[in-house]
Amino acid sequence: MTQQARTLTYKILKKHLVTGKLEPGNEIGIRIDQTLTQDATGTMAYLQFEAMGVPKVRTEISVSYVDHNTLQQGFENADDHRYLETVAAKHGIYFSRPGNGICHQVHLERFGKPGKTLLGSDSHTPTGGGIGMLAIGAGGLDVAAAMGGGEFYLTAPEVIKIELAGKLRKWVSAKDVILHILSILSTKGNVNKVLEYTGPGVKTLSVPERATITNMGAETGVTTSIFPSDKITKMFLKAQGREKDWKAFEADQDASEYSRVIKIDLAAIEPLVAMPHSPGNIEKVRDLAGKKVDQVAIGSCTNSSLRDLVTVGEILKNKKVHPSTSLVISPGSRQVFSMIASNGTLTKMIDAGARIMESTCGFCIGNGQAPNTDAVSVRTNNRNFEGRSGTKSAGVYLVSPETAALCAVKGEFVDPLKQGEKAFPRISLPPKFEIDDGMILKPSKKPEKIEIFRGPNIGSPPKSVPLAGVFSGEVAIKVGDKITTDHIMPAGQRLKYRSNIKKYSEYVFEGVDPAFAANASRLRDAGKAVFIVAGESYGQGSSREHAAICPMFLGVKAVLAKSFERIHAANLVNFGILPLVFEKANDYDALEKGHALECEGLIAALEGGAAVSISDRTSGNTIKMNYCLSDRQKAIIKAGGLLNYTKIRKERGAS
Ligand code: MIC
Ligand code: SF4
Repeated sequence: MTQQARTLTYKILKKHLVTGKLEPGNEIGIRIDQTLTQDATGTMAYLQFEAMGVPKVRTEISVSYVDHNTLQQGFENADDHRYLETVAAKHGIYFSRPGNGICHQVHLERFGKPGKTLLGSDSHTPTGGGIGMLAIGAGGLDVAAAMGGGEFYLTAPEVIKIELAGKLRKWVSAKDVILHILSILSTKGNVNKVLEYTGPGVKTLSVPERATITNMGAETGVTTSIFPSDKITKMFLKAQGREKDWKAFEADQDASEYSRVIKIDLAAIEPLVAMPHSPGNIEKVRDLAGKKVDQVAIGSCTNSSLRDLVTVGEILKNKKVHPSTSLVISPGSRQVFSMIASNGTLTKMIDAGARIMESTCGFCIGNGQAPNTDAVSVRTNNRNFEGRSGTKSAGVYLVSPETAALCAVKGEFVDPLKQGEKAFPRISLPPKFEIDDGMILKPSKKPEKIEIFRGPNIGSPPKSVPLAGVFSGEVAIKVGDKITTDHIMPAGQRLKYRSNIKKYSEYVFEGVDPAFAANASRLRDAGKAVFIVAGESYGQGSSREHAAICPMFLGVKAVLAKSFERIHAANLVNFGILPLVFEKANDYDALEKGHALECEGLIAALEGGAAVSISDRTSGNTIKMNYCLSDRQKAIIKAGGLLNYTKIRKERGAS
């Protein structure tokens, strides 16, 4: 029998398959080789991991990073860091200290391995696809389960082939490639798909450039993105002193599993920009030429590699930042920071007037550097949702590092291509990078001696109750399309409450309807179910499971939406909230905040696979709701969430 010609995605999935049939659309369970967490999602993930009672992680490697909450205004963040450090030491987890860099950048540099599976409690985990890993973002609870040796469940994806030809022009870079792809795919409608890169253009892109593309692929809503592992990957690993981690991996030449082919001529791409307030709002930079720029911020897990920052340094060399523009630069990792310090790039940046920040997420997550009122803020990160920068009236424009540096000098948008090829900085990167893992703490050899630090900001995850067959309640909020997890659970100033669900819950939908939390708790305390009504693509963006845990805490039982994004839908299920999809779109139009809803025979409907009927007591309508849940997910929902489900199975002696 001949072997089926396979895509790279399916080759890796096949090697890691534990349960399910490996065909697009089926639920499968896969073995996870590596995990990563960051502090903002990590505290919950480790509390959940501890609750599982597994003494030592069962993965090949698990790393806990501290990169999001590093402002330490008050004791909360510092307490969380100590908790993370001690819990890592005790349970066999590597700990990357605050200041060592952004999780995705450091993981790529120091831990990623081609052909392996990586599960991370952060939606930009697909950055690892730049090195040929199958790297997927998920909620903290799913990552905790994987650390405990459990399989990770996902829908076997459709694979889209992105065939790259040609070579990028000067002044055009990887960020423009992913912005171009976003202009084709948009930020919705791509759930359960993988973007697999092939074609002769692949070899013109270095690993950090590939990682920029796979990182921001998250904004399309796909499960992940992946590049082959080739000689370029080998060079990168060699520069990191990890050549032995290299293996070649690519799709079979005649792989036939692709559901769609998108052909891209790299030479035809021009500098692009994602306009406020969505990464999918793509325009040409040249069409904005002359527009005044108030702030430029360069960094984040999308564009803060050595290649990016050396390029920026060369553009800034012997120039000054425009007097009415503020320039902020944050290197992606301590390795990058140290190398730009020793090769002179940092001096060029400081001389130009740049403000240098530590190697963290910082401005990207609204942790500092909020721009002025109504500002035009030009940034190299991957998300520009309204208010995420910390200033609601500001507009954030997402661009490449090249475009950003030019804007900083000119104080306005400039067409990079007009600078001419000669003006483009020629940079060369060293064959060996500076390696110093001194800020990565190894797990303790004497775990029994480690006492876990728990400050007052750290609370246990709240418990949920099994699903009732009948529930009645009220619509507490109605929102439109493309509601992001930043809308549901704001970050920025509120980040420090990530380990304190009761407190953090006070801010659910803060920027959309500040009265929501009080209103929902009032309904919950009166014994009523709380419903959220939403449009298309609900839960875009971050993997933060707090966007499910906190609504659960406030009594939310179901979200009725036109469609959901993958990670958020999985998080809702994990915390016992039903993600229901309108059968008829006009039912969404007729539902309003304050409507009284009643739902009977829920469990029977789920068990029989029938649509769920909801009676709208206010309008008299009956609304039919569909769902896309596997049998396993239905059982989780019935149990009131994954933790309850796992407990019940353990009690029954299921494996
Ligand atoms: C983000 O970019 O939105 C974050 C902050 O990294 C999140 C994770 C979080 O909310 O903690 C993500 O992308 O998953
Ligand atoms: Fe951090 Fe921003 Fe990357 Fe999220 S997108 S991991 S906040 S740098």
